[in-house]
Amino acid sequence: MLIKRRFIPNLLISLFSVVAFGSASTAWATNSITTIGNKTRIVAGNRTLEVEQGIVYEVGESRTPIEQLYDPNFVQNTYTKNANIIYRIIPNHGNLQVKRNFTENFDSANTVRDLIGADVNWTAMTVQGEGSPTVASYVDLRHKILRGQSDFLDNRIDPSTQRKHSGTKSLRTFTKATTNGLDVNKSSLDTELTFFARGDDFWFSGWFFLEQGKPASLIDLESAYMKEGPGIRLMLDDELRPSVQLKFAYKPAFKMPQQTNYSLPTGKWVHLRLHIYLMDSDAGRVRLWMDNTKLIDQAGRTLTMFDAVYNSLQVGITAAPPNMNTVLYMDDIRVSDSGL
Ligand SMILES: [Ca+2]
Repeated sequence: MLIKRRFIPNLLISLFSVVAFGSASTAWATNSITTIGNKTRIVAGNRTLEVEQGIVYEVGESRTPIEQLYDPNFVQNTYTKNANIIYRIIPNHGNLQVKRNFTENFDSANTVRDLIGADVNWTAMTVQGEGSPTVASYVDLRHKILRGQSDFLDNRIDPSTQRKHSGTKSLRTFTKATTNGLDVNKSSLDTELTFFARGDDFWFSGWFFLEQGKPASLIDLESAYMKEGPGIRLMLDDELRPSVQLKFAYKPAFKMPQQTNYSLPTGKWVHLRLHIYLMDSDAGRVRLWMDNTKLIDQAGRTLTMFDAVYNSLQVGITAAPPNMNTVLYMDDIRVSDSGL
């Protein structure tokens, strides 16, 4: 039976790569991100920047605006609260309750189209690859796939009976090797009905089966209304060792202790559980467990800016190298604001 789904228009798309300012992380002891009143001050290397009301200022002998990072009225204009429930206002559509608690087992989906829409768990997908290398091209491809006007070009997201952690299906995500100068490969399932802010607990639990390749990040929680989508993400290094990174400014990282050296194994189901307490100071905290072994437990800043809302969650191959195939299955995804 063909079910016509209501698609959510005009949700923002985030980009990969670095934040608008700041480059790769440095080990300089002076690096810091500090909330000062209604400003966020960033010291990165020899630069001092401040963000206030969405504007980034370079601070030196004078204070010079250098760019607009986000619309300071976005949150106020996009969300409404009723009886402590937060709703996202979707123009020409209505209000949709944000999703801070949900479970996804992929069992009833026949195609990715069954997973995306106003009445299911996800609102979008990001399939960036050789055939859709730019934001405009992957947004266009997404629309065509969701309308049934196109199949995937190279990278794919498919419910699959090949592997499952539970039930009958999991979700297979695939990115294809290319030598065509692509910056990053992506095949992720996304929701922009997420809403996590200062003082909130973000809990994530999911089963992953890495069949092939080296995904660079698996879970990406970010502010999609800001340029380049700053936020916090679960990353894997070249040897598939996990870390969590605040994707902002000098990119502070949450890592395994020196004596701990775990990698995500290939060829088996692995359970990842993540807790992030969101705070714009060192009172934030990140904990990561793999198969119930706690790998990371570190305090630190977990929120980019004091008033930031992480309104987008991407899961799957949220980044992978362009020069190799990556095949990642996932199943039994759970998100919660109160514990998992
Ligand atoms: Ca399943």
